[in-house]
Amino acid sequence: MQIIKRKGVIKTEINQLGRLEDQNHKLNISNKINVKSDVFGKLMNFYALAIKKVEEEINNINQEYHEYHLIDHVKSRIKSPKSMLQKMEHKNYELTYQNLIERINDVAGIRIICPFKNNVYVIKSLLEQNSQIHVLNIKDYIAHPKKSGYTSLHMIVEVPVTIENNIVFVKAEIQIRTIAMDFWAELEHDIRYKPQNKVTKYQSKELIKCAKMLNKIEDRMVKIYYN
Ligand code: 0O2
Repeated sequence: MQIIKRKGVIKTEINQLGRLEDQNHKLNISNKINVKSDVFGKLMNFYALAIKKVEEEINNINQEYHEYHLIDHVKSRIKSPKSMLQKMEHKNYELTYQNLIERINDVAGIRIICPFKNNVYVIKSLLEQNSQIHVLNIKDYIAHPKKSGYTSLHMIVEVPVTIENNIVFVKAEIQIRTIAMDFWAELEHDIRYKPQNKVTKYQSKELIKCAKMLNKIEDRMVKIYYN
């Protein structure tokens, strides 16, 4: 099988290229999700391979630009079945494999933690230039923070993974944020997702204030670091 690069994305010359949603005949994806089934296991394997592929590309970047210390660390996860189903229910999607594949973008999630904000944007452009990564969408919650105070840069991408001699494009979400943003987001996530915990108005206001303070502190740290 000869692989050629076209428009920055890997394409195969023979007609073996597909997306996960085109794998219907193999996965019966129009069925309702059964998290205990082989189909679900197979599907998760696609996402695991997508994570591996993205991590490989990030490793390459890290090695190539080693001296610039662009990345502090990288984390990844496959979304838990419970969290997938909750998200689908919350968004009023019927619980089919088709909807999971087409409409839930963060089943495969990779988080890149950078020292500072400028590093986030360097990583973003390096990923955009990467021939193995096809960027579908970018949400810049750093330039436009969420109401909650959340800041991070999200890239929805698809990457080619090889299964049984087929190249299939699988979606993944790459979240890029700084150490300070990650500190805030992890704590806020814990508070928000604690069972039976309802975030009070006071907590919400405090969290927004803390996000702004952290942003200012980070800007001061950047000045110290680069001066
Ligand atoms: P978890 O537990 O982290 O997996 P979309 O269909 O892509 O438009 P989606 O996926 O809701 O809709 O997009 P969004 O809001 O851009 O990104 C969702 C993910 O970003 C969340 O996944 C979180 O990981 C993170 N995120 C977004 N907003 C917040 C926030 O206010 N606080 C924190 N801590 N994280 C946030 P999940 O599935 O919600 O959760």
